[in-house]
Amino acid sequence: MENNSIEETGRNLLRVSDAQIKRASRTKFRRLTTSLLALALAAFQIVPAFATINNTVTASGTAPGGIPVTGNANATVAVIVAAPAVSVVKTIAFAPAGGDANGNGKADPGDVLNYKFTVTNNGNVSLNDVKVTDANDGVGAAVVVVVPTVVTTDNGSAAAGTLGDSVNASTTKWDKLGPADVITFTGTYTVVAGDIASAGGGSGIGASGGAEPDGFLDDKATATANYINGVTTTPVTSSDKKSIKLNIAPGLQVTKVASKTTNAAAGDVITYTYTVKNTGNTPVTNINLADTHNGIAGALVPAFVAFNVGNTSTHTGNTINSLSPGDSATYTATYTVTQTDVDTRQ
Ligand SMILES: [Ca+2]
Ligand SMILES: [Ca+2]
Ligand SMILES: [Ca+2]
Repeated sequence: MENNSIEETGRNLLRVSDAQIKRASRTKFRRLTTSLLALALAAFQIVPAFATINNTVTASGTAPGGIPVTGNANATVAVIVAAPAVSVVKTIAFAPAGGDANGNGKADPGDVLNYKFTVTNNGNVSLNDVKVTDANDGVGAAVVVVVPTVVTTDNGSAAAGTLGDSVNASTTKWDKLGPADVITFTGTYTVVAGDIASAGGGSGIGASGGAEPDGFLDDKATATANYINGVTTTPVTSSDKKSIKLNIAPGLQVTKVASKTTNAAAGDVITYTYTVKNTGNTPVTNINLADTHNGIAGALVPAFVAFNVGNTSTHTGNTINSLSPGDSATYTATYTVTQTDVDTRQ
């Protein structure tokens, strides 16, 4: 009996073991397929696992007899879809107290321009590493963009963001900018003579909309920032173009003096001295003098003599290749008075 019972038990155990083995195999297979499915889902998951606010509540108590009882409940709240965005608006103004030295409202050499770059986080997530770069078609010193030390507007409304969420400890960028918050970068540009000489052309920025050179100092500001969600980094950017008119005022003056103006007699040699001067603020090129003498064009040919001391202009023969602002050159021509002049010009 005892042996039979043991044998029966052993058979039962064996039967159970067979069944368990089958179930175990099925379970392992199910677990394996479940794991593979989970991995596949994770790989193609669009919404990060932390894109929800998870909450679990537990109720606990004691039943008669001191038996502890608990109940749990979970609540999951999906957060709004991230929409990172940044914008920059640039303004140009003459620096106060002498920025527009001659008060003409145009950019002259020596005038100082203040640039202001207003950067706004107009998305719904915080932005990191906010930077502004500035490019213009001037030939003066490059603009150094100054990072602000405080926020211009710390929007703390429920819809827009939180007070105090915009922080920075860097001089090259703004570390973190909250939604709807505003910061203002600044920069300065000093107009140089080369800007007038180049007529505001060269870089192809063309912010004024005209073909270069367009007579404008054109400028393009670009703001960049990153939205970092802990898994990926999404860059955002914005740019703004502005222009200011350059004071390009060309001017050319020529004077002529005769060595003798009275009692000209036959055989007298009269020397004419011509002075041509650039009275504007931009170089004038390819200058030639044409003299009409006694009504005959080209009867006298003024010959180039010299530029004034200190000039930077150049010439080839009687043609001035380029006459710099303020520079002047001297020409001369001679004429011998004839008997016919004396006879007919009484
Ligand atoms: Ca001016
Ligand atoms: Ca804020
Ligand atoms: Ca330009």
